[in-house]
Amino acid sequence: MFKTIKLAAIALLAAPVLLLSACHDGWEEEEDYDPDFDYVNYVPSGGVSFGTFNQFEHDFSTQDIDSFADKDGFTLSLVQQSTVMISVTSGGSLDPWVDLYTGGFQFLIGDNNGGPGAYAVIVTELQAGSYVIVVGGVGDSQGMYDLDIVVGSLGGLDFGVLARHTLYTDSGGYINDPTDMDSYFFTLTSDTAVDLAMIWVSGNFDGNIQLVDQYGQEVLFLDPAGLADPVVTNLNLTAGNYMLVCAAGTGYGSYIVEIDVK
Ligand SMILES: [Ca+2]
Ligand SMILES: [Ca+2]
Ligand SMILES: [Ca+2]
Repeated sequence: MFKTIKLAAIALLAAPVLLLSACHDGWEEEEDYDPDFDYVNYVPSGGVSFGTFNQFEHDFSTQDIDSFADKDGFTLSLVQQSTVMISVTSGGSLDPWVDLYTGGFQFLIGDNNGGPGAYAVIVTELQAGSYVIVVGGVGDSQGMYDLDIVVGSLGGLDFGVLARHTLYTDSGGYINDPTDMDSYFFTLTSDTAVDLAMIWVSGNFDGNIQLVDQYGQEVLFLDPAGLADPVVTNLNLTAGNYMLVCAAGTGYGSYIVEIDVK
């Protein structure tokens, strides 16, 4: 799991409310969304083998659920311990769910509607090794879907689903050196404007932030001149799952991450 980081009641950006972060909820009661649920001990046909991922790599596959009993299996392996964001989005009538297993078919975590609408998302920290992802449809819902995998680094946290008009903050950020990158995750369930900031606390680092969407696309990269804090205000984001990467071109030190949802 993500390391637990104490939240500080610091409101450097104006916002009326400060809430504790809430992680993306995993589903333990599989039967809640999959009436014929059974754990798989094989890789179902209909998916792909993604191969290996390093940190900050992305890949995707477009497949379909075409019958009540259809479920598609995908394999991947991680080169090193990493955070992963697994998103399933569908354009049609498919209400997808997604389950994650080890390569030995030990069930780890599943999700049904953790993303926007009825989309499924898993955000979790995984050891290096092999994993199996299984996607299916709730009830007899069927249709095309995209499975996207974004792999991030350790050292951040999962803010989960963000509420409107709320300031989220994490005071546990620390950059060791320019190779150290911290990955923070969050979900917006509607199109929303946000302020993002990486705020200097101690040390002498030159901070920068990169925002990546669930499709692995860079939404924003900010490295202001000199040692100024990277801050963006009123950034319009579409509903979806995001990874915010905090890093530094030089130096080391501690910082606060703020996400102010309008
Ligand atoms: Ca299929
Ligand atoms: Ca769903
Ligand atoms: Ca700079």
